[in-house]
Amino acid sequence: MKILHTSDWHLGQRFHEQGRQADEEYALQQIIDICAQQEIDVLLLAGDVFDTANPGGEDQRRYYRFLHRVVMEAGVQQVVVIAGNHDSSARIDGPSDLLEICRVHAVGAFTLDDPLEKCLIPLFDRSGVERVRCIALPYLRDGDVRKASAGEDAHASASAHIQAVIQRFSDVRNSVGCDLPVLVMAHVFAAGNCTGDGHERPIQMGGLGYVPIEAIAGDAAYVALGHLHRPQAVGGQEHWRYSGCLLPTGFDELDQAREVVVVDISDEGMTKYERHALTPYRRMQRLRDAPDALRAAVQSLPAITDDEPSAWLQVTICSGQPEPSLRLELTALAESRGWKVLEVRLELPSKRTEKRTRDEKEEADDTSTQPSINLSDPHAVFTHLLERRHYVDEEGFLLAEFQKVREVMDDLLERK
Ligand SMILES: [Mn+2]
Repeated sequence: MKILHTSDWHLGQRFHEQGRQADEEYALQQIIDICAQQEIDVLLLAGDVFDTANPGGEDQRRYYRFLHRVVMEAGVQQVVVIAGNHDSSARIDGPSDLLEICRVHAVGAFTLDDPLEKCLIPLFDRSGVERVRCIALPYLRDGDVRKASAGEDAHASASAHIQAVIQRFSDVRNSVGCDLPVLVMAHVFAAGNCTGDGHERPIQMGGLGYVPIEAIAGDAAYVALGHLHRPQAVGGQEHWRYSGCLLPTGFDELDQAREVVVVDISDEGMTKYERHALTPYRRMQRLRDAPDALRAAVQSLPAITDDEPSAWLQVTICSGQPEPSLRLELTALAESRGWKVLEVRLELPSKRTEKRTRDEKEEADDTSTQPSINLSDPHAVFTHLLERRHYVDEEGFLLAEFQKVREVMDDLLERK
C-alpha cells in the first residue's frame, strides 16, 4: 500500500497580515498531483488542518474541496484526518458521518467517553482486503484524558497529562486485536527518549512536556506525526516522522524543507519511503546586514515581473544608531523590484556579534557574572531584559507600554 503523509496545513493563517490563499492552493494542488502520479492509496493528514478553531468559510471550503478532489480526481482510496491543537475537535468531527461516504475518516475529539474503536481505522487495498490497521490519535488535551485533582501544581499536572496520553494510547494499541501491520498517526510533541549514550532524558524538559516516541511507536510499520513544523525523523528511526508544515509560519522557518512523505507498506512493514519536496508559490527571503550592504542586497534581489506572485521580504538592519529614513528607503527600493517588505527589524550588530557567544554561554552556565536584579520588581526585570536583548527603547516607549500592561494586569488580579 502506498501512503502519503502530510500535516500542519494551518489553513487560513495570516502571515504578517497577509492572506495566503493562493499559496495554500498551490501547495494543495501539488499534493493532489503527487497522489495521482504516485497512485497513493491512503492520504494521512496529521492535524492542524486549520490555523484557528474558527476558520473562515473560504478556508473550510478549501479543505473540503481538497478532500473531494483527492478522492474523485487523484484516485486516493481512503483519507484519514486527525485534529491538532489548533483545530476545534468538534469542527473536525462534525461532518465525519457524511465524509465516510467519500472514504474520508475524520477523528476530532477523543475523550474518555469515546470508545477506543473511534481511533481504529482499517485500511484496505484496491481489492477491498484490509491490509493495515491505522491508529489515528488526535491531539489530546489534558481534560480529554484525565480528571485533574485539586491543588496540583503545573509541573505535576503536565507530567500527569503525559502519563495519561501514554496510557490512553496503550489502551488503543492493546485493542487493535489483529496481526496486520499497524500504522500510527498522532498530533503530539514526541521525542526520542534515549540520548544515544544510554541515558534516559527526563520527560519534562524546560517545562515543555513531550511524549517519548517509543511509548507510542511500539512496533508500528510507520508513525505519521504532526505538530512540529520542521520535517524530521524522530528517535533516530526513519519510519517515525514529522512531515512538517505546508507553508512557513514565520520568516525563521524559511530554511526548513517543505515536503510530504510517501511510504510503501507491505505485510512485513515499511519497505520504502520517499520525501517529495513542495515548490513554494512565491519567493520569500530574509536579509540581515549593515545599512549599505542592505541597500546593495535589496538592489540585487531578482526582479519580480507582473505575472509572478509578489515576493515577500524581511529586513534586519544592523546598525549602531537609529536609521529612521532607512526603513522607507529600503521599502521603496524593494518595491521597485517587485518585493514587498513585511517586516523591518533593528539590531545592534557590534554588541550582538562580539558578545553573543559569551553572553549565551554565561546565560547557560555562569550565573555569577550576571548583574543581580531584584526579581520581585517587574520594572527592574523588564529593563534588564531590554538591556540583555539590546533593544533600543527610544524615549522610553517600550517601558511606558510595559507599565500600561502592568496596570491592566494589576486590575485583573485585584478583581479576581
Ligand atoms: Mn500543532
